[in-house]
Amino acid sequence: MRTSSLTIGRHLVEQERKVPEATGDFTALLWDLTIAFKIINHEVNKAGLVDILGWTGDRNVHGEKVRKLDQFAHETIFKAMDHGGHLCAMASEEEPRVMLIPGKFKKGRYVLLFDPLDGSSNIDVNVSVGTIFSILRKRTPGPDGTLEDCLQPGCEQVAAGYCVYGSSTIMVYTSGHGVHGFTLDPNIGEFLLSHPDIRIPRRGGTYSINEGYSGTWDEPTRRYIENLKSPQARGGKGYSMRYVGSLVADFHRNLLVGGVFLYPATYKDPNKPKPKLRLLYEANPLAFVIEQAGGKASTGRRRILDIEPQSLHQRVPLVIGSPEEVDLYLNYASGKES
Ligand code: P6P
Repeated sequence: MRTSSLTIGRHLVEQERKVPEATGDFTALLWDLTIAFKIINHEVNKAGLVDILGWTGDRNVHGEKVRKLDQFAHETIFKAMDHGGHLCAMASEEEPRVMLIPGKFKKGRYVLLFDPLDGSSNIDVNVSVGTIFSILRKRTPGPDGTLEDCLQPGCEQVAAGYCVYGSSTIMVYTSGHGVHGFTLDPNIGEFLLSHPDIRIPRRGGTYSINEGYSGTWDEPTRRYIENLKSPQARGGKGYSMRYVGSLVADFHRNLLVGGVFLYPATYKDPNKPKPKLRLLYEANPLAFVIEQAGGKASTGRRRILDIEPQSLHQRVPLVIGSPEEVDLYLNYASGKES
């Protein structure tokens, strides 16, 4: 995709001009976020050269070992965003509780939720990783953000997106007016508009799921995947399976060329479904992006953006991508297809 000379800064200002009541607060918030992405990108790209690939020895709120780059990304985003005066609170995959803005800084009217470095288990094998973010408006009175301000359904997001650090570094975001992608030009350190108005194809040719867990899927998921694998699927063209094991990488591919990503609940214990992906800073932001691009995102039973969150690190099953493949899954999940 040819990049234009339109920087993300110019793009944000032009978008702001379309909103009469805009104060510039939101524009500055997104701009600050792009600075954090450039810093993280620099470290991710040189990770193999310095001793930053290792483990910190800590574990995050989910008991997962924290890699140094995870922690670096988390701290970079917090420090880039805590003093701009646009936020009243932040929440991160790496922190058990809501993070308040330090007392010395002005508070703002937005909340930032983020997964600082998703796919981090792939870092030291040089597979793309990414940052996922979600922005909400403050709902409660008073200057400080609260857990209640974070626990809003995804349909309340004012912006969402991700930055994938891969063969090139691309930031994709939506603020409810379409989906736009910007590629980082390392020569000038600018994100340039490379993917204006992204629309996902109505039907894709690939599915992304960890088939290693097929023994723990529920029956509708098993039947759905078997259907996609049959030579007759897609009018005889069949489907290819693509699974990177890095949500942002798999999502980004499907967004651009079509396809469906699934991370259903696993049933090692038939009575205890175990979803993996987090609602607030993985499923919700990607669901906002995919719907703005003409796609769909569901748990298999509910639209992701309608879910009323109950806790900060709540997990949900996720089926997301081209509308035809998601609708077919919903038919299997509801018993209309078997
Ligand atoms: P599995 C990475 O840890 C992650 O959260 C997502 O980026 C990725 O899609 C998923 O987990 C991979 O999980 O169980 O297939 O290794």
